Amino acid sequence: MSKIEQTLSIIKPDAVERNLENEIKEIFKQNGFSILKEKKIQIEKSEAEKFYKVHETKPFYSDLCAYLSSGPIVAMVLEKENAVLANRNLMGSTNPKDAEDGSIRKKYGISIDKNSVHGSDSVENAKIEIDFFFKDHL
Ligand code: IDP
Ligand code: MG
Repeated sequence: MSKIEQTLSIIKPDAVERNLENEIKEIFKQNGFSILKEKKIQIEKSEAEKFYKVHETKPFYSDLCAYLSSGPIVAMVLEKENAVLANRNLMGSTNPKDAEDGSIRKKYGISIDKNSVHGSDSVENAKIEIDFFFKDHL
């Protein structure tokens, strides 16, 4: 069953820094996503820690949060049929080295930490992450 979903996408600091914002947005549009909302912001490390709380026990947690808060990012709400999975597929594997040909991380990712984009991993987390950036704070 396919259904219209929304998912949260982030263009991470490494990609914003390389001026890839418009190119990446174009890829989403070409792949049938509508960009319903977007904002370019820089977040505090404490906010990144909240966003990535699910990873708090991982050895890379502190570096990850420092990185996400190191420069401007673009947070977007993307919509299309089965948007969560479609965006995960379009992004490619977490490590750009393993990412599929044609995926955003394969094309633009520098390393496992500087992998250019974030995408929600479930419909439930998409709701939480969309609220995080577009509800009351930030
Ligand atoms: P995802 O972004 O593909 O969903 P997650 O496992 O949720 O991957 O990890 C969140 C982010 O943490 C990744 O996008 C990546 O930037 C970073 N990360 C994941 N695993 C590692 C690692 O082993 N070393 C360093 N950074 C990592
Ligand atoms: Mg994840």
